[in-house]
Amino acid sequence: MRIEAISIFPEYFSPLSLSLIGKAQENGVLSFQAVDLREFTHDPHRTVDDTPYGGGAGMVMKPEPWGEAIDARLSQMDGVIDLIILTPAGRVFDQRYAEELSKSENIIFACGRYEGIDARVEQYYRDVESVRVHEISIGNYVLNGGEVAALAIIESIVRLIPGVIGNPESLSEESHNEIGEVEYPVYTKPAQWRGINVPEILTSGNHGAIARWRQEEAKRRSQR
Ligand code: 6GU
Repeated sequence: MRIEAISIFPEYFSPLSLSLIGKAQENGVLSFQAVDLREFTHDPHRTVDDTPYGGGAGMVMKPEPWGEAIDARLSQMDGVIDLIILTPAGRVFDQRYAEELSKSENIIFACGRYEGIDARVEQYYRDVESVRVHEISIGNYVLNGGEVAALAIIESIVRLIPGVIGNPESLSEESHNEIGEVEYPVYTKPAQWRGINVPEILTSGNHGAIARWRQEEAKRRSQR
């Protein structure tokens, strides 16, 4: 999978060299590149924003640098490209959406700041063949920009690529799996900690009873 993120703060993406996602890049399962939007400006101030038509507070990101940056990255990719525009007004991201995107060959994240990206950018790429445009939000609250949202989405999809997680069974058992249930509570040694005991059933050795208990606990947590 090839992932690129266009942003005025490409440094936001340096943690992607850590941990499992860093390993995925070393193994060649994933290639990641952060792209500086200001490289696609042509004025001395490297301007990426301007005042909104119609008035109002805040600034809007100009369409020209975005168009140039996205075109430049698209020209380096083959096949279908998912272009993800991060916006609090987008479709709310969830595990189903992560599963869908984990099958993509190429993803470009457009990380807007300020009051957002000129709406014509989304409109323009909607009609480009081989580009699937998504407008995604990660929840009902407002961030200063799309970078943190892109990081969360990248982590959730890269871990679903076969071979990225050592034990694939941990994927099917985890929270927000197909059934939509969250996970059962987990315990490890010591058997007693600060006066609290591990549920006795987990040390019983009765695997059938343990499986039933976990199912019930998961259901209870989901309902709560
Ligand atoms: Cl994708 N962007 C911004 N700026 N705020 C958000 C968001 C995205 N998702 C939730 N809040």
